[in-house]
Amino acid sequence: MSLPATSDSPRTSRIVVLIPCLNEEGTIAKVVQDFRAQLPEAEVIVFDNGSSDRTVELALGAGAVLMSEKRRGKGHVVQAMFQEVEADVYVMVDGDDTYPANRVKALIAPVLQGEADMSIGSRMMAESRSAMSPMSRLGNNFFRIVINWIFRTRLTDILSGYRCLGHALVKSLPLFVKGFEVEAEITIKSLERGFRLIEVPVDLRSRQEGSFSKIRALRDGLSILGTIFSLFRDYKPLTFFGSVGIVFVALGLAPGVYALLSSSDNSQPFSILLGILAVGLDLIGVLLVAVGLILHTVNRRFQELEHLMRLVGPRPDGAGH
Ligand SMILES: Nc1nc2c(ncn2[C@@H]2O[C@H](COP(=O)(O)OP(=O)(O)OP(=O)(O)O)[C@@H](O)[C@H]2O)c(=O)[nH]1
Ligand SMILES: [Mg+2]
Repeated sequence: MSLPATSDSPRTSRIVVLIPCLNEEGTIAKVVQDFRAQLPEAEVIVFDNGSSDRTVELALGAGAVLMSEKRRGKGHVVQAMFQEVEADVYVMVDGDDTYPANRVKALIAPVLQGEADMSIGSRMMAESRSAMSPMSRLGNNFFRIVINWIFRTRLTDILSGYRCLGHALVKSLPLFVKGFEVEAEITIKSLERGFRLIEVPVDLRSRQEGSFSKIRALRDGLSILGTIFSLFRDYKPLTFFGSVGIVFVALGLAPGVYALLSSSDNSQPFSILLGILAVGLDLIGVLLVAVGLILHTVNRRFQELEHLMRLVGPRPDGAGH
């Protein structure tokens, strides 16, 4: 597989497979071997967080390169992977042998051919045959509906850990979250930067006996929800503050109109109280809409700035200007 050759320097693209991994001794050797078999030219890098089992030894034995990250959490590991590894094409996959290695070429193709900046291995497309617990399916569907509604997209799988990403996307995403919120962060920040996303159906296997999930449904579900909430506020401020503002204005109208209609003598204490309530609610509402408008403009200007910085920054092939 190669990138389109440029006139002066035909070259083969460098592909890396990145595997965040914590205590996966039962499966890591197989995952490394499977990906090395599918992509003999690629480097397979296991990112460990101080596993207490034989993960490191088995990964090295299977031919992986090992990199370590001190800060615990999948989000921290993905930040390190994106900062420290240089490649043209990045494949990201879990070390628990739940994603099929034989779909990796289908995942890479759209990125290599320049059709997409990120392809997502979707476990929830009509063609996918995924073994998911009802809890996991419910959570995935919930977050999918929320993100599609807020960000006006039609993705089927927001939280997939199996992805292929191009160099430009990897190097332009500022990632901050620590844990399993990282997939939602990657998806939303890519969409908001105008990168092209494509989904490729994959089947999900269940974890093998004796291997343990690192996910804790309530804690991680709330973190993912918190991340979506913060990104909604930061990236869609007019919708976020504006819609709450309109609700306040509407709430203020009811006591205002009631106060005006219920009594011909507006000096009655109850009418005065309702009038104050109406003015208060409407003021808060107008203020929220104004905050939304200001942040919307600031956001747009930052988007323009980011776009210009990308134009004057180093080229994806490292040549610079
Ligand atoms: N390095 C590192 N890897 C992690 C950490 N937490 C999870 N991982 C890895 O991230 C991948 C995804 O974690 P999983 O526990 O499989 O989470 P999941 O795929 O969302 O959930 P299930 O497969 O349903 O259990 C696996 O390869 C884990 O080993 C961490 O703190 N550090
Ligand atoms: Mg998993």
